[in-house]
Amino acid sequence: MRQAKLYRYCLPMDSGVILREQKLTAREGWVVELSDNGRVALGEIAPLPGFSQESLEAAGVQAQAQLELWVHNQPTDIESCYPSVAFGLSAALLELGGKLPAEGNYRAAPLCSGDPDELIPKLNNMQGKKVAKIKVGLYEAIRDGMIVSLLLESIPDLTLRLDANRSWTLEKAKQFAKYVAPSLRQRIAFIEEPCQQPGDSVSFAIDTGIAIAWDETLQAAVHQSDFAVKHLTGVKALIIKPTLVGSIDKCMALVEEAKAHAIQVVISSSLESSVGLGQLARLTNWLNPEETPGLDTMQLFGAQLETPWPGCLLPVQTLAEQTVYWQSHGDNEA
Ligand code: OSB
Ligand code: MG
Repeated sequence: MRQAKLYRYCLPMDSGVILREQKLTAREGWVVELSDNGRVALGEIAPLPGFSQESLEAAGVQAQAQLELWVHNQPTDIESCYPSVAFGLSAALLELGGKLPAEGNYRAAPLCSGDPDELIPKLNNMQGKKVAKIKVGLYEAIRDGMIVSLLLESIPDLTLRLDANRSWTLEKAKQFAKYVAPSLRQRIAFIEEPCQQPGDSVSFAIDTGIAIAWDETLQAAVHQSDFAVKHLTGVKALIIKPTLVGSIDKCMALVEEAKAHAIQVVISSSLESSVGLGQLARLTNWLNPEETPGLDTMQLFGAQLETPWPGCLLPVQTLAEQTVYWQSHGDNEA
């Protein structure tokens, strides 16, 4: 017999997590728990404030409606759900069917949005290819350029991913580049969204030889009916955030399409709890094993949820401690 539960969770964030100029003190979301024939599977539905179009409430209502269909063995329509709902439900169903491979890639690219000195010990301890991600565009472009140069010069086997979140004009972006010697630029794997206007980001890439990646531009374009990867010209990489893209089937198709166009893919987090983040680590290991994912976001939390992230020392809250918003009733109770 199929059964389902929908939990609403609330986890504290580390102080000082800022998203689109808004302080995020707590992360809220839904976890679905499916059971069938003694198997149990989880999936996380967590619209990201300021990034997702759907609200937390709307996602919960939609998830409940799909779960009601599922427990009654009626066809669900996951592909037409909100992206966060489609991701969480598809992950839970895949897990229930034993089709999400267990092995994960937990070697996230260390994420630095504060003091770059904190990166150095982490990088020295890193096994294999040294890749880190730095948020730029928060302070002066020139300062960003100097920090990036300094790091690349002092660690010769380091590759950097940068993320400007569309904060620069073309002129500011070029100021940044001026402080990074041309000989160092190929060790910037890419910079995500340097400019406010995507067209300016393409000009920046051509003018400076620094590769760019689409994050916001992809998340906006992917839901249009005429979307095709080949329209996203001039980029080296696509940042795929399943909570913002949709079902795992949709993410898989996107990964395949990007690879067919020789575009690198990085599966990244949308600040899911350790439940969703762990599934993303497994998803990236399955779909994109050769690429270091962008999943170093547990450090932004004050607690984990149910299934801990390997090596993370944060306290773990259980699902039993969260609120059960809805659950299916057994036939004998009906
Ligand atoms: O700017 O890419 C972003 C997480 C939530 C919201 C926005 C962003 C992020 C990340 C995820 O940076 C981590 C990563 O991509 O490495
Ligand atoms: Mg980004």
